[in-house]
Amino acid sequence: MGSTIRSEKAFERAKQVIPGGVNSPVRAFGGVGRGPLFIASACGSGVTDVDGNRYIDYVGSWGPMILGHAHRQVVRAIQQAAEKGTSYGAPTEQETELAERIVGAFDSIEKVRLVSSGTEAAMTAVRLARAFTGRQCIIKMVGCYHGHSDAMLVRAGSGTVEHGVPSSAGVPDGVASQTIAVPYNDVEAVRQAFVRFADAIAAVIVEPIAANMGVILPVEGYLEGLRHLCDQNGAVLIFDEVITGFRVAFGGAQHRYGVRADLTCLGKIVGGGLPAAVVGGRGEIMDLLAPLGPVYQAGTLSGNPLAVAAANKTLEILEKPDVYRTLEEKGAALEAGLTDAADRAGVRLTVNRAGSILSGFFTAGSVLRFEDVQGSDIAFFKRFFTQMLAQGVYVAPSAYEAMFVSLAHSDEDIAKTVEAAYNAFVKAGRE
Ligand code: KE4
Repeated sequence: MGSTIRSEKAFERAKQVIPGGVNSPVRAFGGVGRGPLFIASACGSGVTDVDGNRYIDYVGSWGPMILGHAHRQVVRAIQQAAEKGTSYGAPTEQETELAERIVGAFDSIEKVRLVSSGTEAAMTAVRLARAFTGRQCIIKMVGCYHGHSDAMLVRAGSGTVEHGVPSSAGVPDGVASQTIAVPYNDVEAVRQAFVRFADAIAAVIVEPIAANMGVILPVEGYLEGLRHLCDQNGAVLIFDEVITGFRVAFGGAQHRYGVRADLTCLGKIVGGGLPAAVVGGRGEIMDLLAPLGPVYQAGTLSGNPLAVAAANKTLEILEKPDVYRTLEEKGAALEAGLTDAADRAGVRLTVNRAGSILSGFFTAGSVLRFEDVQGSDIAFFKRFFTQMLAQGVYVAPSAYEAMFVSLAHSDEDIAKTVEAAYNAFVKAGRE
């Protein structure tokens, strides 16, 4: 990596007119103690910053770029849509085509509503669950992220099964107290919450494979346990598959684990890199949405023609045979390479992976919940990140995010990444 002076100057200029100089906090590189890279372009498995430095990219725009950047067919689909106008605020047949693809991909989804962000999808799913059950409380898992609506910006209260407290300024206590945050991978804690809050719980919302505290896989029986408790107590099970949907399988984590959600949130990949997301699920719940039912939800750019064009083309490509076998092979090769490099460098590394998403934690033990991540060597991760960037490999600037492998990552990219990781392990270990 050469000079990043133009990124530094761009950052100073941006900070004059954009809070923190970025339009989403994690982009500020706050977790790694340096200023962000300003990106000029991206193609395939790489991104190029405004100083002309090219990096092998594992951020992948935080998940959407499973085909690789600037995929020729996706770009063409967007161009063709744009030539017909960029937004109508009226229904189009292409939205119905996308809805049919999603219904076909997820056994649990009978109807969908297109929205513009994962936050909107999760917010709407929570509102639907509250309307469907007539109850108000929501159970979420510590370390899972469901966007920035008030009810989701909540951290665990003092005890393990208590009313939540705001995790952000500006969230009213009254809203936060309706959310109960319990440890991930702990069915007993959820069972106790149902006992404690009995008939007040409208829904359990969970990332079926967690990817916002690094990647953490559900332990054996966890998702089945949540399904059973929701059935037993008349609550709605919401799977937030904004990351895992179309990532870990065409039918998401639900396909992988064989557990059906009542409502599913999708985002990122489903927009093909443009702003589109989805809330979908059982028809009797989805039909509560206006204009059919009493639950209001709306959006000027919902089902935007350009986003829908990118989405339809992306899913069309992902539905082809062997796509997920190829992604699995790439993910497995990267996991094996990183694990071997850590062994050779004498670094304690635990890798959690599901298909083409993975996280490396600098710890010897298993990583099954948020506390395990907090107990890993975050300081080492920061040094590792810096060393990787210096060698032209761009991983997420946070120990709490995932690495995303795309169909565009070549065997050579992965080999270079593994070599860079070995060097980074050794150098980070010396500091
Ligand atoms: P958006 O509102 O950012 O489209 O989606 C929110 C969301 C909902 N659910 C899950 C499981 C998510 O991961 C997200 C957003 N993910 C973060 C990073 N992991 C997006 C990056 C950012 O905030 O800039």
